[in-house]
Amino acid sequence: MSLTLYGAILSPFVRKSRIQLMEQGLEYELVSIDPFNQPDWYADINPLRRVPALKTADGIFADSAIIAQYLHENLPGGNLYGSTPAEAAQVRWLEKFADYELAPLATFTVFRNRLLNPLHGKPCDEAAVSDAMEHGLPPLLAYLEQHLEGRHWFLGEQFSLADIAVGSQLINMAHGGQLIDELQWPNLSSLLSKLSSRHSVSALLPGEHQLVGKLRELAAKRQIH
Ligand SMILES: N[C@@H](CCC(=O)N[C@@H](CS)C(=O)NCC(=O)O)C(=O)O
Repeated sequence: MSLTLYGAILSPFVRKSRIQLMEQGLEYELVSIDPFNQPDWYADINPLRRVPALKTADGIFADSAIIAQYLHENLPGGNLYGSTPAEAAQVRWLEKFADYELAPLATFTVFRNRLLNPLHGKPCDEAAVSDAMEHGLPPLLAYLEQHLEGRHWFLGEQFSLADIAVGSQLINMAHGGQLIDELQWPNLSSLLSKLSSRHSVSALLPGEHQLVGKLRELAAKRQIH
């Protein structure tokens, strides 16, 4: 089946879909959409104008969680939802936790302020970043840290979409200059390094790092002139 993914490579939600597509061994075409400067036609793909969206022979689906479920239920490849209904529910809970609790702080506060705001000529709100790092994120990270205790991945031995969803947010935090402190969060830090060395992720990261470097240079030039 021909698959087209619409999105920007630094979006954690687009990264989720890309990692899943790669984990399932599915070929796809990536059509680049800048979420902040979208072509008018993108409203026909996703009326909410967010990335990612996936075009398939069955229709167009938006939202990384909906895409994840569609890919899991309709296309071949690895099982990213565990082996039992309880494990699948656990994966969906952690995915929601990542997408709706971690994302507002890790991506929409740290990453956006540090990398995107300067690029768009807006100031970086360091107070908001510090508040996220000191107050907002620690209880969320502590919950995930304790969940990983004694486990290789969130489900134990089985890699799942929960690892992808949480790891994707941590990668955006790192792009925003905030690495997970390995002394404070050893389980999360180890999860991130295991995730980063999987082929589905290591194949994507060099392109992302290159773009982050370019965006930082551009932002620095904009601040000088
Ligand atoms: N819950 C959505 C979130 C998607 C999302 O917020 N994407 C951001 C980029 S990281 C976006 O497209 N923002 C543009 C906008 O909100 O106008 C998902 O999982 O796909």
